[in-house]
Amino acid sequence: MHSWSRPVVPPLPGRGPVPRVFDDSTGSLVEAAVVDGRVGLYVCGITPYDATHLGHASTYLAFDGLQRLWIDAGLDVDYVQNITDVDDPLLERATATGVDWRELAQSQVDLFRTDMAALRVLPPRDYVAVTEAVAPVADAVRRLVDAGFGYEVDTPDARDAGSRDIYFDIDAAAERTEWHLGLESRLDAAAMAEFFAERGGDPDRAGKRNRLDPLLWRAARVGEPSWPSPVGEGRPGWHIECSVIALDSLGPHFSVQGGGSDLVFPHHEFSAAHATALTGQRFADVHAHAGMVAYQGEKMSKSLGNLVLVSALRAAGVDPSAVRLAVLAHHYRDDWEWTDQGLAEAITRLERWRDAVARPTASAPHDDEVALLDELRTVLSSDLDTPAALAAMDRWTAGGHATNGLVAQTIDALLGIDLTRPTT
Ligand code: 5CA
Ligand code: ZN
Repeated sequence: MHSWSRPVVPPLPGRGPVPRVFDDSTGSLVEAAVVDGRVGLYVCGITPYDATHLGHASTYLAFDGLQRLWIDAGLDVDYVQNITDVDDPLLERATATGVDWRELAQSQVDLFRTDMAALRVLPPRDYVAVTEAVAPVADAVRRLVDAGFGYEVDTPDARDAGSRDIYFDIDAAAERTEWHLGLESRLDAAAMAEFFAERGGDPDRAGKRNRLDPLLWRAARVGEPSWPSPVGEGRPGWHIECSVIALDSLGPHFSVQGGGSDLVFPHHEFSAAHATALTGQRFADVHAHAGMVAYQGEKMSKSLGNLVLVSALRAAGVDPSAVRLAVLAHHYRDDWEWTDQGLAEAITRLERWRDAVARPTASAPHDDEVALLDELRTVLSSDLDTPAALAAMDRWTAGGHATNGLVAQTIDALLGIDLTRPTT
């Protein structure tokens, strides 16, 4: 799939430090692995059955911030994102609304791209829909079955008599690979059982070897899309889609696997398990997760319907830079609630910042402009502390200094906010 237009990231004088991020698999702040000056980032993409909400935006803005710091540190970033364009909730929504599932996905992906471009989010190099990766996923499932990591389960409701769903044997993987249950998520058995059941798992499915074994391949059902493959006609399971897309685009071991904290378990735990069973290597070096955005007291989610859509804010005339600033006012790892007041504060702040950089220019960067750049580099490179960065810029703004443009470039490059006034 094509992604979206790339915003210009102005180069800044000097070089920032390599950022450290919180790694959920070790519980510590780390610099992700750099290989030959390159870093690889995979961030789990949308399931396109409803438009981009502030929760999605917040997660993608967090990893956009990480990329901007890597770029400022002189590194090249290979960024990959998937689109889960075949999945149960998408198919259910399409059936419920009488829309073809492909059209529903396409329309929501189009909207997502427009939202991301408006928010000045750096696009992925590879933007891969599951429907584009069915053959490599099926091949990976076949290899897992051949190696004894995948097994068939009786599927009485399969469309074709005798065809069967295929599951991943987590106990076999734990015995025979470097992966073990909890390697990435560090959760206890009770939390795993709860999240597995809540987040798409099927602990009570008859015939599974372990209640937590995840689905690798779903045999064709009547009325569902399916593809012929060496493992029978069907469609990919959820976790294997991200393993295969990441491995194909980034290789067996890459720097950061990212997404929202709702993906820590089972999704990222099992994507890593599948990948390690396929390659014999540790999957991502670092697992980083953004906190959940709530609205009206509950996690903002398509299934609950308590959504604030980026596209609706845009349609109401809200400057996307203000939306971005409202999100960046929160630390990316915190859970927080979207409010009208937070947006109003961001709009005021954006105005103040724009006024400040529009002051008469000076010929060379002032010491205080360089000091601000240094401060932003310091606070952002320590686990992306955007609230501290915003406070630093607020202080500079309140100081009433002249500027030769370095501050605007700093805010643009590191925070992705364009302080030139939009022409309306
Ligand atoms: N397609 C899968 C990932 S492979 C998926 O989770 N899709 S999604 O559309 O539900 O979410 C897209 C991204 O937004 C994921 O990284 C998810 O963790 C994140 N996300 C979803 N809801 C929220 C929320 N309320 N706050 C923050 N991030 C969220
Ligand atoms: Zn994913």
